[in-house]
This record gives sequence, structure tokens and C-alpha cells, in this order.
Amino acid sequence: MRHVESDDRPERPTLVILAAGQSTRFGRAKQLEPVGPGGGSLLEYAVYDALRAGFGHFVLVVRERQRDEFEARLRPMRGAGISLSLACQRLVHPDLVPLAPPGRVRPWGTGFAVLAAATSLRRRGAFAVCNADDFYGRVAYERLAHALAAPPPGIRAFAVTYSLADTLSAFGGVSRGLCEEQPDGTLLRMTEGLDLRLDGAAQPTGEGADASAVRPDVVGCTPSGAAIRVGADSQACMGLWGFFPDILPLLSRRFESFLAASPGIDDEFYLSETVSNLVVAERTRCGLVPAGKGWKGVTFPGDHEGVAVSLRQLTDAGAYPVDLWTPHVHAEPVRSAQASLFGPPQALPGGVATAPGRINLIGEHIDYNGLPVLPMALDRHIHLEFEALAHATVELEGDSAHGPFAFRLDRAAESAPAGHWSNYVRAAARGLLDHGVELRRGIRGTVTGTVPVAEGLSSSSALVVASALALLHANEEQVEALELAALLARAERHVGVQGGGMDQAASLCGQEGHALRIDFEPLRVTPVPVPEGWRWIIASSLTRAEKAGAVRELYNERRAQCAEALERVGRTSWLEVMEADQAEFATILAGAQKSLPLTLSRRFRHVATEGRRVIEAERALRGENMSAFGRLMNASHASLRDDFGVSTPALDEIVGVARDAGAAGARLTGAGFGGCAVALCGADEAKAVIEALIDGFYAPRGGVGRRALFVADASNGAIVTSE
Ligand code: NG1
Repeated sequence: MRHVESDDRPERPTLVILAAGQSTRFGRAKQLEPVGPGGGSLLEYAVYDALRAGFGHFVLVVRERQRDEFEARLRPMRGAGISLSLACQRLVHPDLVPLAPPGRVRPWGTGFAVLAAATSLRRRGAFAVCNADDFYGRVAYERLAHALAAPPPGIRAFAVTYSLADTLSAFGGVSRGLCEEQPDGTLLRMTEGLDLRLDGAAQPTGEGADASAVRPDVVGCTPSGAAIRVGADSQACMGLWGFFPDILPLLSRRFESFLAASPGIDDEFYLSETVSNLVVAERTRCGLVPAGKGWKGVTFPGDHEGVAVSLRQLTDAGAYPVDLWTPHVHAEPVRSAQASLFGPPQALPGGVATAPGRINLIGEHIDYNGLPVLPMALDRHIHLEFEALAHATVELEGDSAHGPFAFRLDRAAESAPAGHWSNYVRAAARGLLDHGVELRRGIRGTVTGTVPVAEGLSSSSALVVASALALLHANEEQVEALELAALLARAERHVGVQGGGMDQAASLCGQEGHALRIDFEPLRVTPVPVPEGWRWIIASSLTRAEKAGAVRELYNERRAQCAEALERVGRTSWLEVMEADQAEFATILAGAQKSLPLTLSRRFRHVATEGRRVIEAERALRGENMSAFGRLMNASHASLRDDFGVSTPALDEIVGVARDAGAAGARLTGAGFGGCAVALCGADEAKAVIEALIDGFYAPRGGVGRRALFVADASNGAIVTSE
């Protein structure tokens, strides 16, 4: 619905650029290597060419540790208004690989890289996939764009092909996907050819006019060692593909089978092999799109020079500007993009707002008491893909459980029935409006996500944050991150839970590889590095902590009890209690125990001791004393169970199973009353802990199903990638 223009032209396709390869052969990271005369890398030329061919969005699949380097290098592209997002390729995947097999370091391969990019893809749009270190030429993207805009019936994929001889290297044998064609022009099968080179024995002698026109065969072998001899004009696929979204479930299924077959530590799940298998075994039809000449790639260091010379020639001939992304140069290709195919560029700002959920490591039910907490942003996100509207309405749709809704911004303060997901979006809008932000434009879009809902992982705050960022972006407004976190925390209370400010701050200010110490009044966020070699396992108790229902009352009751307890002991600030010296602290606790009714004295003890545990936990993290951190988690759980009354038998059981299996510590996380537990363990223990949870907790309950059981990585905070 939303990305089809009014004249029914399809939305602009996305180009997924695979840039997570190890480049072992080339000897250094080649994806960002300057090759063009103005220092442009091959992937920048890919974006430039694809943009002119009518592609509208770009997703770059990179390795986690190269992310910052890519972000920095690609800033000029973003500055030129290109809709670009980065997807990290990891060994784990929320749905497909909850835990990396021990010893595996090699990425899972190109087919998996496409699955890693899937969450960044437009849901209904066609997309292409290319390698970052190949130059495919403008013609290739144009032909592919045409094919994707008007596919023959039944076609689910396209492979762009080149004449094999034009893809060989003078510096050594190369691997290529050799394509055989059916009579109807679609792919019959693809064979991986290794060590391909012109047959030296058959080199033309150069005697006579005819002899020089004879092209020798190309020879090489298959992965199983069988000899290959093919004509030099055979079609070779160089990794430029076109797809429609329905290929993704097929790829996932194939990857699941690949994993189920216990692959060797270096086995990879290749895209070309998978498409080829789909064609042969499942009759998936893959069209061939010959792109003529024009491919250039860097397989060997010696190839580099040749590509640089070609790009210099193309630039001198006026095919490319020297600097690809200076605004005056960039304006031309965008305007001249294939408007007839994909419609005109959008005039109003749009993009994707991505906000992570969070896991709280320690410091539970104390944020609303003004005491510091120690969460981290999760590598699970809410994505809000949006376009700005000239009128002030919000029109969103979600998945099957989260149906479409719309509201007028001037009526954001009116709530939908309790539990309706639009209330979080309304809260975000209301928070911005109350803060004085002028929202003249609304948004229309789609919400998707990977944060498990009602599991204590803050999917609600991630939605609030993503909504606020989308509205700000649509209105070309800005609010500083901490100010935004504070106003959104206040705003989310309109939904009914009198929550603290931890979740919104974690989602906005997350930092990869870091936990976050968050202090309140005023809000401050201090990243604390998580030492290498430790893992956080998130495990669902299989009971949802649905804050729209009974949990809301229990939560608000706890908050009121804390305030009452503090007041009855004659104090005005929890911070003052927490910061008392050891002797005074003991006196305060003893006094509270004597003067307060039992429940209130227990609540008091939890808040006071939990605050001190956070400070000690931060110290343990900084000192890399993770066994001390684990002990503090255990003490936190006991306190939440015995004094604060928010644990459940299932959470207690999970925590026990994890500890027995070798976790350094485990505790419930989030508000409790269901939801998840978090266990800390050494990287080597993670597998055993997960297996113990599966066998000891989930198996007797019918399995974990689609509920949370995964290893969490500390991730970056929310962002908007713009179109
Ligand atoms: P979750 O885990 O999302 O239910 C809630 C509050 C936090 C904090 C924790 C308990 C909201 C949005 N979040 O989180 O502020 O108080 O409980 O530590 O209400």
C-alpha cells in the first residue's frame, strides 16, 4: 500500500551490498579501498550507478567491528541524502542461529548475509544483491531495474550475467558461477567453477587475421575437483542478483537445512549455490539478465591497478564525476533516475527509525526512585519505516497482531482502549507536543520488529522512541537525546504504567559493547565497557508480563509503596539513603525494619540495597571482576523475590537452572511478574547454559517456541536512516 505510487508504479527497489567478506586473498580490507580518481570505493560506484538506474534504498551488510569504519566513510553519501542503512552480519541471528557453534569464526556466507539484511528491507519491495568489491557497471543496474519493474510471470529471481572471458584475471585463476540457460531464457543450473583461466595450451598464435579472433576455452575445476572446460563466451554470474521478497522464506528454510546438516566450521551457505538449488530442486524460476561487458573486480592485488585505470578513463569521458557525492554532482543523477519506472523521488522526508529494546543487567525497580541502573541496549529493534505526510495525521500498520490505526496529531492525548499498541505512538506524539515541538506533518508507515513483546525487554519504549524519532525527522525537528529520553519517559506514563526513565534512555543512548550506567534527576548516561569473553543469555519465563493488565496495577502499587516507605522513615531522597556510609546505612535499614509494616520494610530494603548493588556492579564491570558481578545479580534476584515480591516460580527456576549449569549469576530482568531472566556466563559456558535451560526448563513445558532464548549483544542506540 504505502510504497506504491498513486499511478501504480512499484516502489524503488533496494540494493543490498555485501561488504562483510574477509578479503583474505587480497590481504587487506578491500571494501573501502579507494579506487576511483576521487578516492571512491567500488561500493560507492555501485550506489552511484544503482541510484541512476532507479534504485532508491541501500543496505550495506558489514561486520560488526567494521561498522564504525563504514559509518565514517559513508557519511558523505548520507550527507547527499541517500537512504542507506547498515546491517551487521553476526554469527548469531535472532530467528536462525540463537547461538554460534563453538569454534566458528567464519561468517555463514553470502546467502546468510542476505538474511541478515532482511530486517532492513522494505517489506513489499524488490531488491538486488551485489558484492561490495565488484564493479558491475551502470548498464547492469539499469537492466536489472527494468527486469525487477516488470518481471515475466513466475520469475522469483534474476541473475545478471557477463561473458566469462571478460571476468577473468591476468593474475591467477578465479571462481565464477557458470550459468546454463533454458530455452525460455531462464537459468537451468549454475555450477561453481574454481581456478578458472584461459586455456594456456590453446592460446592463439597471432598468425593470420582469423587466428587472433579465436578465443581459447576457459579451464578450471568444480569444487569436487572435476575438470571444467567451457567456451569463453559462457555466461558467468558475478554476484549481482535481483529478488522479490518471497525469496526470503525460501532462503531461511534452506539455511535451516544447511544448519541441520551440521556444517563444518568453514562451510558456507552461498547465495549462488542456494539459488541454483532452488532452481533445480524447487523449480524456482530465475531469469538471466545479460549485462554485456563492463564488469571489473579486484580479486588479486594486481587487479586493482586495472580497475583504477578504467575508472579514471570513465571519469575522463564524463561517465562519473571525480567526487561522487558533492551536492551539485549528486543532484543530477537523482533527478535523471528512471522516473518512468519507479516514480518521482519523494518530496517530503521519510526513512526508517530504528530503536533497540534493552536488557537490564542490574538495578530493578529503582529508576523510578531516582537511583542509578545498569542496562544495555539490545541487538533487537523496532523499525518504523515511514514517509512524512503534508497533513498532521499518523497512519501506521504493524504485523497481524498489531493492526492498522490512524489518529490526528491534535488529538494525540485521546487514548485508544487499554492495551492497544497505538497508545505508545500517541504517547510519543503527545510528549513531543507537550514539550513544545511543532508537529505540522504526520507520518504514514509500517512497524516491524525483533524485540519480543511483553517479555520485560522494553519493546514498548522502543516503539515510543522510534515513533518520536520518525515524527521529529518528518518535521525536520531535533531534540537532544537525553532531553528526548526524559520527555518520552514522562510521556509513556500516559499509557498507564508509572515507569521510571531507564528504558527510553537505554534505547536512545545505547553503545555497542557497553552497558550503560544511567543516573536520574538529572538524567545522565555513562557507558561502561563489557569485558570480552562474557555473554548475557536472555531466557523467557514463558509468561508474558503484559503491562496493560494486572501487571500495571502491581507495578504501580510497588511504586506507591516505595514512596510511602521513604516518607514514613522521614527521608526525602533515596539517593541520600543509598549514599550513606556503611554504619549509617545499617542504622537506616534497622530503623526502617522497626518502624515500617513488614511489606513496606521489605520494599525499603530492596530499593536501598539494590541501589548499592548497582554501584558495586559498575565497579566489578570496570574491574572485569565478572564473578563479583554474577554474585551481585544473584543477590538482586533474591531481593526482588523475597523483599520486592516481583518474581515468579518460573523465573526462580530459570535462574536456578542457569546457575547450576555454570552461569556466574542470574536474575529476573525488567519489571518481573513474568517476562525474562538474564544470566551471565563465560563464552565457553554459554552453550551448556542454553542447553541446560532447554532440557531443564523448556522441554518439560513443550519447548521454547517463539519466545525469547538468545545471547544478547550490547548495541548502539536508536537512529533514523533517511531517504
Ligand atoms: P519493563 O521491563 O519494560 O517492564 C519497567 C519500567 C522501567 C523499570 C522496570 C523495572 C516502563 C516503561 N519501564 O520496565 O522503568 O522501572 O520496569 O526496573 O514502565
